Amino acid sequence: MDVRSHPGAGTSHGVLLFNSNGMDIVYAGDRITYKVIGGVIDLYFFAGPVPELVMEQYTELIGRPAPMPYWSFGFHQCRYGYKDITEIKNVVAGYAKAQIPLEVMWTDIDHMDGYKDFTLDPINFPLDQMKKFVDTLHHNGQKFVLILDPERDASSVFIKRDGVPYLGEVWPGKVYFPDFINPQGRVFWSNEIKIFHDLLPVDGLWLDMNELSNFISSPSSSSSTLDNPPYKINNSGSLRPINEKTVPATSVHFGNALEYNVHNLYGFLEAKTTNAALINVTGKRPFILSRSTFVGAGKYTAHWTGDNAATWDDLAYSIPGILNSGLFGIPMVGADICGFGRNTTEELCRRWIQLGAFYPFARDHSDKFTIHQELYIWDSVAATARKVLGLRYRLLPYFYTLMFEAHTKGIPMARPLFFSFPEDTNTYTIDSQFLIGKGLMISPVLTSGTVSVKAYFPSGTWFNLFNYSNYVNMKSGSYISLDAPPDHINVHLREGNIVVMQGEAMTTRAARDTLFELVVAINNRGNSSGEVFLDDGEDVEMGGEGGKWSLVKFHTNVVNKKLYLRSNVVNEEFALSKNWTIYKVTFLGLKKGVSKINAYNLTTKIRSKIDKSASGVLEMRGLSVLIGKEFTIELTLEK
Ligand code: MIG
Repeated sequence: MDVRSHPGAGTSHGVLLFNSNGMDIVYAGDRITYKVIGGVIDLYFFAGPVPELVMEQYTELIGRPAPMPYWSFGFHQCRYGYKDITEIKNVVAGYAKAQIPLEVMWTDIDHMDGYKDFTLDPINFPLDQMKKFVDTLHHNGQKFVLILDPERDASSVFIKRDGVPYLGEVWPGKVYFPDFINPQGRVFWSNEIKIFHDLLPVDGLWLDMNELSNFISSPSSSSSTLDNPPYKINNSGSLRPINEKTVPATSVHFGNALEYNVHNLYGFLEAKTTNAALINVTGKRPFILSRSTFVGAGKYTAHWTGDNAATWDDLAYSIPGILNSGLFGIPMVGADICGFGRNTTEELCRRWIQLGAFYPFARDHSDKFTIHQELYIWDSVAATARKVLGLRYRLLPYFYTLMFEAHTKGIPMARPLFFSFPEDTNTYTIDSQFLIGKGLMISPVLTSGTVSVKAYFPSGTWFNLFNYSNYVNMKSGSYISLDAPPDHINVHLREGNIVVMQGEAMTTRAARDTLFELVVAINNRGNSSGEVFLDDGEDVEMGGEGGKWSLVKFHTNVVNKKLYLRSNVVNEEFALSKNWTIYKVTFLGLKKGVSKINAYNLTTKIRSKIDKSASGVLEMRGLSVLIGKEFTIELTLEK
């Protein structure tokens, strides 16, 4: 995506070379050069002219992002090296005891028998006990996800070389690689998933090593140059041979497709196959996390940024990492919270959960021989986790509504600042802050020993979401220094936005049962808008034909010294069937006092409290407004 200040500030367009061959893309400030070693030249331009429209146009071509289940927006805990079922039970108990929300427990390859997919270690992760464990999680509103590596040791549906299945080496030892281009290969893989899911009802699948990763590099073919093309692409940052530690380029897939041409599609096709298999087996919206992606992968899978390290640099890199993924059409993305490789520290892990709580996908994950980093281990990390995950869970309706926007329009959930402020050229290079949706800004601490953060704020009034009476007011965009004590991350809501929230809870299921509230940050003309998408969170479709969903839009305006907050409801039946109720509305940014409140269609008396502080907070509590029913609240403003 190219965002320019000429001819008009913020003019944006997109470019895609839709080609799966090895390539270098050289960016030189005012141009990009593609150096491609095969395939077709299928070049697209997306006219924009603003970032949102570039995303709409791009995802119209490549596929709109998959809807993610509501639960997947909860907090996830994983680790490579959990040694047995007792240990993972203790982790779940540790979260409960510390009163830190844990939605999903994960296992890495440790649960496998001899590292073979679709198996359980009979000693350390015995099936009967694992079944009980998963049942208990489900009973408590929690979920379980486990890992798959794309290799198998039997069957005829594998990638071939020289006429026989190609033999590589991964965790279990010698392995073949399923060919997802082969319809029979897809049937094979789907059956494996079905058989395993019948044994153990996992809630999602994690697809690792699908680049495709191989522990060995096989000798090049003597009869073909494809294993060693004359132009060396920048493989792994160091011009390594294209056959290094993967399936050789001279291998063949179904229909004689050469690995040379389809290599980069492997993870994409595995995710696509797995997505269809899970829908088939569960009848529900699938959750898949894939390491490898290709153009269009967002239609099938979530993504994590791979093996980072527990370093401050990698904490900072995680922001451009997730923002890029969003631009690629894969909005459900996160980095391993607290760092994967190397030992984390209490301070780093504390700062990382503060940031990670606002990744679209929030998972703590660590490597086998590193120290443990579950959030309850250090008191200060636990305390901050309760605070920031508390806010995340209150914001679940907002995250989920952004998922709907991503699914229908391709616009990322986590966005660079230039998405909302394309006319402010200072925003173009900012990668140490980001927006959730249109107007919620996250300004994390990214360095050690720091208790303030220099953050850029585009013009306008920005309200601190932890403490409404604190705000930032910018005449024009500039940097300011914000306090960021050890337990705090700065989260600000910009004027003009209405955010729908619910209450804190230990699971997303429990959070969904809490009362709703609106935070209405009006601009100086009294205008603001926002919306909330509501459904059961796990239907295969999100907002489809069936109509088992509601979309409620809110806006404010001022007419004759009266401020009106109104709702519009699309498909009221669903929301009404749930009895979902708003109990509180908080206005931010009122410049005048309020002399009178009229609430039409409301049955309850309003207890309101006007905070005369400069941020103009008016809190209306004790409401009982059905969210599915259109309403108007009228505030008479003092002269
Ligand atoms: O060879 O399954 O990126 O998340 O813990 C390493 C073990 C294989 C790489 C993944 C990482 C995972 C690890 N895997």
